Amino acid sequence: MIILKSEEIANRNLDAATLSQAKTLFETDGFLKIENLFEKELIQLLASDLMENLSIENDALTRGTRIHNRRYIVSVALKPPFNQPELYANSILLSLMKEFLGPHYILGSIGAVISLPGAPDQHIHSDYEPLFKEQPELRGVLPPYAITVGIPLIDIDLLNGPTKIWAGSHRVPSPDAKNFPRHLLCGPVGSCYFWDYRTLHAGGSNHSEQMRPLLYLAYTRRWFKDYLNPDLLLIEEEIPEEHRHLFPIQQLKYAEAETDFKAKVSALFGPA
Ligand SMILES: O=C(O)CCC(=O)C(=O)O
Repeated sequence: MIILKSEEIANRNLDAATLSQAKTLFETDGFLKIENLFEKELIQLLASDLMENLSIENDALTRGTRIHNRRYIVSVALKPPFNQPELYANSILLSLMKEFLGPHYILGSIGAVISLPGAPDQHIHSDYEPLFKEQPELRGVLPPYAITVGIPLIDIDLLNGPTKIWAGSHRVPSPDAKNFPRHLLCGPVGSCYFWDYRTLHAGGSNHSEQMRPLLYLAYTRRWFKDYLNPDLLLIEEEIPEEHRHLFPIQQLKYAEAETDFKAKVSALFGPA
C-alpha cells in the first residue's frame, strides 16, 4: 500500500521514490492500493449523486446488469459530477497509468459495482481472457494492457465487502487462486485500488445493511477493446481539450472528434 505524502498531494505529483515503490508493488503483486488519492469531498459528492437514484425499494438497480447474485454493474455517464478531471484525469493516477500502460492509454469504461446487503462472495475471476489463447504461456510474461481502478464510494470494510485479490496471479498462464496469497482490499473514502486485468479477484460478501458501491474506471492500452465486460463509456458532455487523448476518438462527439482527427493528422503529416 502507498500513502501519499502531503507534498505529493499538494504538488499533484509523485516523487521518484514513491513512483519506484508503486512500480515494484504493482509489477510483483498485480495490484496496488493508494490510501489517500482523492479529496473526500469529491468522493462524497459522487456517492450521493449515484446513490440518490439507486434504492433497493424502487428497484432502480434494474437499470444495471446483474453480474452475480445480488451484485450489479451500473453504468455511470461522464457528466456532472462524474466528469471532473480530478477524477478521470487525476494527475497522480494518470502518471501511474502511463508508467504501467505506456504513453498511449485511454479510458475505456466507467461504472460502479453495487453489492446489495446479503450479496455472497463473487466467483474468482480475472477481468479478461488470455489475449493469445493459442500461446497461453504469454499470459504471465506480457506487460499489462488494461487496469481496473476501484474507488470506494463509502468506507469499504470487512463487513460490507472488500474486493479479495490474489497477489502474483497475473504472472502465470492459468492461475489457481489457492497457490497465491489472498489480500482483502478495504479502503476509506478517498482511497483507491487498482489491479491488472489478469490478476485474480472477487467481490467479497456484503454482511452490512447498506449497498456497497465501488466506482471503477478501466484504463487500457489504446488498441485494446474490452468485448467481454457489460459496461460502457457514456460521454455526455464535452471533454476539455487537454484530456481528449484519454478517449477513443470514435466516442467523442462528432464535432470534437473531427477537430481531434485533424489535429492528429496535422501532427503526423504537417499542416494541411
Ligand atoms: O465487487 C467487487 O468488489 C469487485 C467486482 C468485480 O471484480 C467485477 O465485477 O468484475
